Amino acid sequence: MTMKKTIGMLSILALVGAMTAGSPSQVGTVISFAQEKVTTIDLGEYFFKADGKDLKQTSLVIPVELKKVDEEEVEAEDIELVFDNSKAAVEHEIMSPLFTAVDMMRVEILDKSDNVIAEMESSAVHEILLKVGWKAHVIFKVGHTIVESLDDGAKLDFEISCHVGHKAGGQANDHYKAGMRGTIELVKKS
Ligand SMILES: [Cu+2]
Repeated sequence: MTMKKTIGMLSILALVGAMTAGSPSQVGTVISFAQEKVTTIDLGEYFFKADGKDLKQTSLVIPVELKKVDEEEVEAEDIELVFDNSKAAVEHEIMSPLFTAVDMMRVEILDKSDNVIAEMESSAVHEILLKVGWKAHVIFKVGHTIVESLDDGAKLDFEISCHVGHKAGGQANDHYKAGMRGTIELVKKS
């Protein structure tokens, strides 16, 4: 295990510790896993696929709707994704600027038997490390000002990529260079 991956997992575990140390009212209050529509992104060597389509060729388009919180406030509706590494032979390390364009993001890491082995909430998830057999259940709201800045029908592109082996100096097994990247497009629903 490289130092970078170690730091990734440790930061998740540290956040889990912080969450469980908080009062119950602070845990899981922002967003919940209640949405019916979940998009699964399959991870493999070396691709991200949704509905069998490689996101390098076919962007994953996610429509986002703004809804009223009250008379003055709006927020984006929840987006729910599953990153599935259960059929993969190697671990992957997912990064995307989309993860930092959120008001809040909740991540659950599930093992081979779908047991939750780690969870965190953050407005700036740096990376999600998935060992072989693991899945990440992710739910987030895109910042409403980002959605508001989009014209109806306009798209905003975010790269999604895997950075295993993609370090300064380079390594033979560089998932990013092997093509493990793609595009997620946000579209404002009118
Ligand atoms: Cu990878």
